[in-house]
Amino acid sequence: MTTAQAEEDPDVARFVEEAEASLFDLSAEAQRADWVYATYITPDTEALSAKAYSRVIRATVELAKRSVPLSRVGLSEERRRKLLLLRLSLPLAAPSDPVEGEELTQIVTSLQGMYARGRYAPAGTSAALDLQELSKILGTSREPRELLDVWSGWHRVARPMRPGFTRYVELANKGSRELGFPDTGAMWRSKYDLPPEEFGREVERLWSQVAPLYRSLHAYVRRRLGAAHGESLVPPGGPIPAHLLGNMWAQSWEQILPLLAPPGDGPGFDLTKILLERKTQPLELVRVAERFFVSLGLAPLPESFWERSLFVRPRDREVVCHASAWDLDFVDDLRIKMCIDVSAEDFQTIHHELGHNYYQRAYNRQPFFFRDSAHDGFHEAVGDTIALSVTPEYLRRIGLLADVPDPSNDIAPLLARALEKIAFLPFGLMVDRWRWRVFSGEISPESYNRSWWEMRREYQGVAPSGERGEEEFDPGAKYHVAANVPYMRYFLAGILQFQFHRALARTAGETGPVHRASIYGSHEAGDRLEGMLAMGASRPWPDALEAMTGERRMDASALLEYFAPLQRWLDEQNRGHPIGWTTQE
Ligand code: X8Z
Ligand code: ZN
Repeated sequence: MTTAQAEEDPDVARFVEEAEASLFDLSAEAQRADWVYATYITPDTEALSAKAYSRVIRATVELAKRSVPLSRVGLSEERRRKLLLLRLSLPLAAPSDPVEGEELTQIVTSLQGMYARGRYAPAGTSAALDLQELSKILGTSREPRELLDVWSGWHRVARPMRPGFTRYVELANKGSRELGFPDTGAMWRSKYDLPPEEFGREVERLWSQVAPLYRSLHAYVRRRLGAAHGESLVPPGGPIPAHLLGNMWAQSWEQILPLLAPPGDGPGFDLTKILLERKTQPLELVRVAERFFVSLGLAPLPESFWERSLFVRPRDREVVCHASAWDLDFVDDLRIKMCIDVSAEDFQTIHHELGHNYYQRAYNRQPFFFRDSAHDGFHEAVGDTIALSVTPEYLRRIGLLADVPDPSNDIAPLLARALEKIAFLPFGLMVDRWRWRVFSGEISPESYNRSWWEMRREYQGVAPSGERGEEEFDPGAKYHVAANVPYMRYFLAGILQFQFHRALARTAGETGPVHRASIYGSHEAGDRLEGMLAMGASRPWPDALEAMTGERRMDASALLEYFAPLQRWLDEQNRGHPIGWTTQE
């Protein structure tokens, strides 16, 4: 290291330092503008945020271009990695033409605003409901006609996004090409310390590990839904209608648990109901989640977190309600922005968001270019890993649950977990497989919607009720598509969190089945976790994975171990019944 540094060209060293300093400033400014926009949407905050974002992008693209010849000179490992990360840091590259650059950031900002302002008044009513209210109906109504109305109503919101999205694909690709990538999808795939094709194969390998479990769950759920709604609506060998799974995107199915659990095998407890009965306030849920992290030996969140976060939907202004975690100064101005609804689902999401905040703070002593996760799937996995320790036994320990369900009956809680985690995986996979094909030009605007539904049917085994023609733009009804957030990270996190959980549970001395383990209160697990978090992006991700788990590959065996009792139970339930679905009409 030292000898390599001694040989280094001082101009290159200066370039890296200056690039880091100037992007630090511009990014902090853009984050503040974005925070103000996302918590107070107006045409003015939209324009200011778009402008600040376009300045960061322009500066990054310019520096990345200038860095190309520099990475050839004898560089230290650290500087070489910084130059690599500089080139990969953007989820959006803009063309260097300033007019096009601003057009692109303006489009991206405004699509996000269109999504946030989306409303629909259900049939026979006059009150226009937001996504959260519509989602609540979708999760609790058992009336197919009402479900379809609410589902279709939300999807209308995305129709007007199509022209903007089409132009965004063109301009983003132009920017990515200027940086030397074939297209934006290829740029996104380059962020994993692997050749992009190899990354694609890794994803496929992980999917093939978990796909059989998904198909078993799908078959079981389809049969129970057929019993609830009739087989004319949910035919045995076909895909499941997308509006019947309790979630706007059919990405997690825990809301329909009451329709699924076999008699006498109920979930044992309903956390949402308990929280509501106790009149738990949104802020208290955040406190409980924070206490989990503190029990691991991590520091409490700073006072400013409590003063500056947005925890509930304000009544008097438009905000981006999709949950997110922020670190405005890249040190400790940590915040979440979330419209908390007192429910088990949001309790889970709060852990998810705090996972981001704890990661951000843990790497805050790294140089700026390394203040990021090992890869983006790591960032998404941390809070979910903690939430896997939110077991019935843990809830009893913190006084939220009076009686722990009989541990001999693990199937119901495992089924509930699977509806959340296993149901998610094919969705987590297909969103970016669709976008990768859009960016590469393989899917053209004339078939955006058709291809979207072909892929949802192929991967998730779900289908829309009725024709969804090209006058619709259903991908835009998902936040991350409208807001240009890459999505493969969630698929990776869906696998990684079980790998993390198993390793931390063992570190904590848990020797029983991994689905019953909780790391609550374990400083050993906390130290192990924090050690990995503090590495930030300073090393290729296999090093970070190894530091925490002793393994260098992403692997779904921990997930399969976690769900093994459920897999056996599903196999029994499905015996003699169809598994899988037709992929053609
Ligand atoms: O977007 C999120 C988080 C913020 S990073 C709330 N998630 C994905 C989604 O909502 O689609 C978490 C699970 C997947
Ligand atoms: Zn997240």
